[in-house]
Formats: sequence, C-alpha cells, structure tokens
Amino acid sequence: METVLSSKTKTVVISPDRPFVIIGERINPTGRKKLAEELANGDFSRVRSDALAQVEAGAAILDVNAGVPGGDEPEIMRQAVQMVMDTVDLPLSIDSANPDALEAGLALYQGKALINSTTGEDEALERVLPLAKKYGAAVIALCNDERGPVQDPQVRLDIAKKIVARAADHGVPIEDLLFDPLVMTVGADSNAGRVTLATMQLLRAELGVNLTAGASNVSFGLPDRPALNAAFMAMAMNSGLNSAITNPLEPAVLTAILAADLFLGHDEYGRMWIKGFRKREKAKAAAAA
Ligand code: THG
Repeated sequence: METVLSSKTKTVVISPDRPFVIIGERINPTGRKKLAEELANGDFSRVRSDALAQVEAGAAILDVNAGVPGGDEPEIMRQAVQMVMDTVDLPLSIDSANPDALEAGLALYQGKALINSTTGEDEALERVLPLAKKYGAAVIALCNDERGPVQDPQVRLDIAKKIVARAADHGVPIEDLLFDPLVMTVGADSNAGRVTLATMQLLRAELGVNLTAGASNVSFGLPDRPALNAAFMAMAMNSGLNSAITNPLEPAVLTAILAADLFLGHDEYGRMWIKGFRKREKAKAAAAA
C-alpha cells in the first residue's frame, strides 16, 4: 500500500517497502513559549528557520501546528503555511483540532497535503472526511474515539476499521489514511509503549495500512528524552511504523532511524547510513574548526 503526498514539484511516498518518512514536528508552539509569543505577534521568522533546518536534517514532510492559546488559529495557520510554502518545497501536514484552521491551511496549500487529524468519533469524521475529499488530501486517523485513549490494541484496531469504512463512504480511499496508534508517555503509564507497539503490529497485519505517530510523546516528563525517543523509534519501526512526526534535528533519533532502515532492508548498500555518517563527521569537523 502506498500513501502519496505532494507539494508543488515534490512527491513523497509512504510504504512498507520504502525508507522511513520523517515528518518534522518543530513548527508547533506547544511547549515552545518563545515561538508561541512570536506567532501571536505575527512574527513568522522562526517558522522559516525551523522549516529550513528540519529539511536540511532529513525531514520529507513538515507538520504545521498553529495552536497558540488565545490566538486566531485559522489566521496563524494561514500565515504559517504560506511562510513554509515560500521557504521549502515539500508536502505539509496541517495539524489542528480546529476544522476552520485545517481548512484555512488546506485552501491555500498547493499540493496533496496531510490533514492531522481525525479521530474515530462520528463528529470528527463528519467534519474531516469531507475536507479530505474536497481538497484531495490524505488524513492521519487517530485510533481513539469518544471513550478517549483505550489501553487495548484490539479496541484501537476496531476504531481503525470503523474509520476505514467511514472514509470509503466519503470517497476517501484506504491508501489516503495514515493510522496513528496513539503514542503516550511511559512516564504516566509504564504499559503505554507496549500497547502502542502491539497496536502497530495489529494495524499492519490486519489492515495493511501505513502508519504514523507523534513519536516524541513517548518520553514526555522523563529525563534523557532523546535516548528514549531513539530506542522507541527503532522498536516502532520494527513493529511497522513507516513514518513519524518527530525531530530530525535530534541526532540520536535521526541515527536510530537510519540504523533501523538499514536493518529492515530499506537502505541498499548502506548508502543512506554512510551518507549520514559523512554528514555527522563533517559537522564535527566544522564545530572543531
Ligand atoms: N499524533 C499526531 N499529531 C501530533 C501528535 C501525535 N501532533 C503533535 C504531537 N503529537 C507531535 N509533535 C510533537 C512536537 C513536539 C514535541 C512532542 C511532539 C516535544 N516538544 C518539546 C516539549 O514539549 O518539551 C519542546 C521542543 C522544543 O523546545 O524545541 O516534545 O501524537 N497525529
């Protein structure tokens, strides 16, 4: 199964047979006070620099979240999407729980975007699926519903099945759905990682769908987050995760992704691994000089 996203001139394919796709997470004011302030004041310069840095580090898609507390989210989304489009040429993931903000981004975006996201709740599906159809976008589908996150992989699979059926009713094909198994911090529930990994395996085995996840969520509230995020990423990739919303500027995470791609047979002759190694050596030399 191939999930295809595009920008003006670039196409990105997410598939179990291809290298992992990094969706850069940093254009998101949640937990970034400075960025939140700047966005509220109409300063989008950090959106530009974060876009450039993440693409240079290896992101193939960029997530754009404009959720500033008390801010005009549709307007901030519009300006952020415009800034990213003016800066880099790659597909975007328009990240909001607010349908007006989703539509503000989609209406302006040139290409096949990713809508982030719908849940399995009827209300969310009836709002988001028509937007996907109208703009020809793909959709991230979270495996939760009105019950909130349930710590049971079978329940999460059943929600995914419902979303597949509902999407078909709206003319949105299964390959335009990226399922998010729900990543929550192991800091709050030590079983959260296990449940998420089992959900990934079930979704792949039962539905054959492509997957994505907010992978950095796994370590919220714990020390040494990069080490946890990197280890989780390698385990998740072995469970079928083939894209993630994560931070490619974090060397431990990026290295884990490249290593796992190599071990999973997605890096012929280790070309990407060797290229990554050379890039790190060059950066080290530049830092020492
Ligand atoms: N699923 C889907 N979309 C998502 C999430 C998900 N979007 C948002 C989020 N979860 C994924 N994105 C992030 C972005 C940042 C962080 C975690 C997940 C993060 N930020 C640091 C913090 O808050 O401490 C701050 C980073 C900084 O200062 O630069 O951890 O699950 N579909």
